[in-house]
Amino acid sequence: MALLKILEFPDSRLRTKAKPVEQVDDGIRQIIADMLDTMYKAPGIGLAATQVNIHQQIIVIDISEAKNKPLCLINPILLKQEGRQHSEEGCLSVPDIFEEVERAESIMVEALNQQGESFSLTTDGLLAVCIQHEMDHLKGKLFVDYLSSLKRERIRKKLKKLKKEKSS
Ligand code: GNR
Ligand code: NI
Repeated sequence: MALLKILEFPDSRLRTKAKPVEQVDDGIRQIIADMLDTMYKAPGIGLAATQVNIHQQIIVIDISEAKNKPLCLINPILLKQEGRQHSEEGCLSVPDIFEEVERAESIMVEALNQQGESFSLTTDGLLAVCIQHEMDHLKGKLFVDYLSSLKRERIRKKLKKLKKEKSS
């Protein structure tokens, strides 16, 4: 069990674009195991490698109540998106902030699993939101980027204040 440090907005490393994984080997499987530990501990329903300062295209997700259905997507590609949905999003890299974001309602993605096998997934609702949120991280994008610059600036100041309070 290894817990990784989660980067927080406005850390510029969160803006790094992740590179595709070339070979799904034991090193990658170790990163996935550590990311799952980190996600469950946080707790969160998803985590992108970018958030733990690993700039490879790796995502872990578990939206199950019992936290026993881990899903891993390596080198994900969005094949289809349809419709619109609005929901409150949060992010482990933007702690304690929740704001409404618009996303596609249903998506089809293709990715590799932890065995390096290709699979495709068609889904909607929360899982679709989560996959889109995580795929944004791999591109260096955060959910606060969909908000007005005024709101984003307020969030930045609030997080700065919270951090100062915690350290004193
Ligand atoms: O734990 C998380 N919850 C969440 C809620 C609504 C929409 C997206 C998410 S993902 C987030 C974990 C996280 O920051 N993943 O990148
Ligand atoms: Ni996030």
